[in-house]
Amino acid sequence: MQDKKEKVIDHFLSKDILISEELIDTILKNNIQYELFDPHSDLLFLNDDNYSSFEKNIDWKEFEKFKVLEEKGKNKDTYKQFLDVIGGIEEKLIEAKPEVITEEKISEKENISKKETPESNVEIVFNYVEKAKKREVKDFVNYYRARFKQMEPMFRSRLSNGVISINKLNIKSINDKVSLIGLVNQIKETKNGHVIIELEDLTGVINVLISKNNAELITLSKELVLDEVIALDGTYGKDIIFSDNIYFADLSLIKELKKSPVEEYMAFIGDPHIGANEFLFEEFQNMLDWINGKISMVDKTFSVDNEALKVSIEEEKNMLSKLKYIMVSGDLIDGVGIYPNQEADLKIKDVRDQYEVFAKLISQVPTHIKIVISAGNHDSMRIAEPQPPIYKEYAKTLCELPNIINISNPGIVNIGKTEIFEGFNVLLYHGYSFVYYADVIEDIRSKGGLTRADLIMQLLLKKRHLAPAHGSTLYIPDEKDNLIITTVPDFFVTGHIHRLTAIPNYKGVSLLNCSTWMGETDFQEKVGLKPQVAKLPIANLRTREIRIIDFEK
Ligand code: D5M
Ligand code: FE
Ligand code: ZN
Repeated sequence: MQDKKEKVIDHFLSKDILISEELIDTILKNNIQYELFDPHSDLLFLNDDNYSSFEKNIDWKEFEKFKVLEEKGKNKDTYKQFLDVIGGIEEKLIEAKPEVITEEKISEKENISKKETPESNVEIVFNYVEKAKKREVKDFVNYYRARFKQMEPMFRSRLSNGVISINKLNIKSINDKVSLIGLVNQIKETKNGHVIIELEDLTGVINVLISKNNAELITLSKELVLDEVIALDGTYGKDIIFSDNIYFADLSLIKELKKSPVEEYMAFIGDPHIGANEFLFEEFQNMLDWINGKISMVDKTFSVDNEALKVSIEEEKNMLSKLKYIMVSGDLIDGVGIYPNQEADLKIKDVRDQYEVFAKLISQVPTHIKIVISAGNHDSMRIAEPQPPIYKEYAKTLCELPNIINISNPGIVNIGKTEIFEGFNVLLYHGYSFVYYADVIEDIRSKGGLTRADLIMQLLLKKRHLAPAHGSTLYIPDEKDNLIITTVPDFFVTGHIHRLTAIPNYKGVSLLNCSTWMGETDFQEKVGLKPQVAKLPIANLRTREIRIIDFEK
């Protein structure tokens, strides 16, 4: 017996691993094939708790940190959660610690399930279903035709002169007033400072001149992007139109902010990036603990203007008991092979394990809260938009959770509908196209570029399209353009740029660009992106107010 024990110890020592006495006993008692154990290089100490998860790619230094904290009597929960999360731990190896159910806990549980307000209600309004089809060049042509046809009606009622198609312009006399609807093929500036737009509809192409003397229109023309559908008024001048007005599809000017008759709450999580070295495990876990009423964050509750809010514990409890919906706007995992040498930035190197950890974490959210998830460019699927719902093949546990609603990117859900209330439409879009507009639109670039999600989101709403310019995202040319913002949402929820924007009311739409749960990466440092991490915006659906809970350490 002593020999066998020494063999085990020697084996692990040769790999710079200290092994606990109990684990040696477990190994010998159960005849475990420890010789096959190929440890992670960071693993320092092996015990019953972590042994069975040795195959997972876990940051063992982090694990050790929690273990030390636990031994010092601190942070017990985090250590336990970490164990839960790394998964694969056989029940028998964990020391059973029965939960002591106090009266207080029982009443807490009852409180949460008490139905003062209707049950959470989520209906899918738009969910892209992937079609297996070989695409050809003509599909791209058809795609733009489809875009034109879908968007044209958005303009018709607004044009004063009656719309004419481009091939009919020759019946007009010089100086006649005309209105056109078309796709922006080209934008050029002349030597003299005029702007020329090449506009195309289903019948032809025409040049449109915007005079440099019309300052207002020149400013408006700076918002134009290639391939978007616009309308304009102008004067006919043979092979050219002198424009005096440009219209974007836009939102209606006045739209009253819709409010729910009942007090319910919706929270927004963006870019968790599970599996990345920089994933903020503790902050994410604290957020889950807070949702479960285990910790209070009244001292870390802010308004959208970043002012500390005086919130009482009772108010916080009330809010949590009425939290019904969580939206997750993509990049659930960091993925694998997303960019060159990503391997070095990964704590978990298998996408299934990454989703597994996300599932383990998010499963801590009580099941009466519905969680809507949709993909981002780091998730395991094609990057071309629309991205279908996250594949079950990679994220089995997650997809099987009872309260998960898995939709495409972009996707739309309606939440909170009752017999007397139509509910809110929530548009989820990861935001891959944002980087392009932050750079190409001079006004946005000069005001802060990628830090100005507010301006980017407003621009795209104005164009009623999530990625109008051909070069702003990769897309699949379907028979229908699925990136048009056909339904004006009540909530426009995005992520990708890892910064928080929360605007309760922009023309009747709440804009939310979620923060991230990943710390700054070397790449982001290089490109000068300062992420805003671990912030959870929560909207009150009765008042449409938004508050921010800040979990950043
Ligand atoms: O994107 C995280 C952030 O990094 C987001 O703000 C965009 C930015 N990013 C990503 N790739 C690029 C490139 N190629 N140029 C500039 N900025 C970029 P994530 O999707 O989480 O990696
Ligand atoms: Fe991201
Ligand atoms: Zn992203």
